[in-house]
Amino acid sequence: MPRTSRASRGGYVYHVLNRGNGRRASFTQKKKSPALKKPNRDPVLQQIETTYNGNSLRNSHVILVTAKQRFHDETGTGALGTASTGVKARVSYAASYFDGADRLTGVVDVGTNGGSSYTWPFTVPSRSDTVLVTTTAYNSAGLAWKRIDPRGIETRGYFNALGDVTKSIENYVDGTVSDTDDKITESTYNAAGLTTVRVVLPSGGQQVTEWVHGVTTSGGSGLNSNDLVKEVRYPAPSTGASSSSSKDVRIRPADLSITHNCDPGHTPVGCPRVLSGRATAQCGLAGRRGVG
Ligand SMILES: [Ca+2]
Repeated sequence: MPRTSRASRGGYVYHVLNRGNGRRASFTQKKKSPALKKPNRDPVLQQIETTYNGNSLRNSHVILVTAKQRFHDETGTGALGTASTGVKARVSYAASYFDGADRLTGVVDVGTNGGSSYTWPFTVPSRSDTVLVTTTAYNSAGLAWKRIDPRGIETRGYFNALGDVTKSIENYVDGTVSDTDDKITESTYNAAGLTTVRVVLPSGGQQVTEWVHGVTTSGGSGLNSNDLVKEVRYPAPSTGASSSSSKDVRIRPADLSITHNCDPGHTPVGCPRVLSGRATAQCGLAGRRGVG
């Protein structure tokens, strides 16, 4: 059943928009008088207040969260106040910022703001030891490609047309890897998925891990598939390139042969069938089930 129209004009009062702008966790003092059980007479343990940036549900975001935690020695009831007024509580603040495409671009954590009230700044404030700012930037495809943490440490990501990460740089400074900054990892893909991960080391060094796809019956496998990883090749100690002499075989030919796995002499019919080491059926002979 639809809501009936309210007397208040939409867009001017939060509850008209059905947006939550506060939440309280409280407890009832059961042995107290009935008066204490009335609304706003319960001791409130925690209170969350949310502030929005718009007057409509569309393009509206929570831009400030004010969290209040009751002082342990407070005896008052009802809504929490501040550290110095009303029902005493520890008050902390977290602000958020969004771009025109509704993407989160900044988060600001000021903690208790030194005990002072906090007003949402119109623009993202500068970072400091007491104003912890995390910012995110997006590329033309809408992917988050640059994030800077409260310490000012930047992480970058680069993507292919499918949105796969092709390169990431931790602690970006100038894009040139060194012992202290620009930790670079590069990834390549084929139609089946990830094929190589290359860790770039200083002085031209590297370490490459490779996933080799494609299994065939002619190669001894139980099926033909270009999607399955045949082996994982690890970096050679001398060059760092992926090496076929240092590898794990993911799907061995024997694993892909469909075989029964019961006691010797059993007919395969009705016995567990094993595909890649996993039982696919139970033996039909009671008390003589094979091991999957
Ligand atoms: Ca560098």
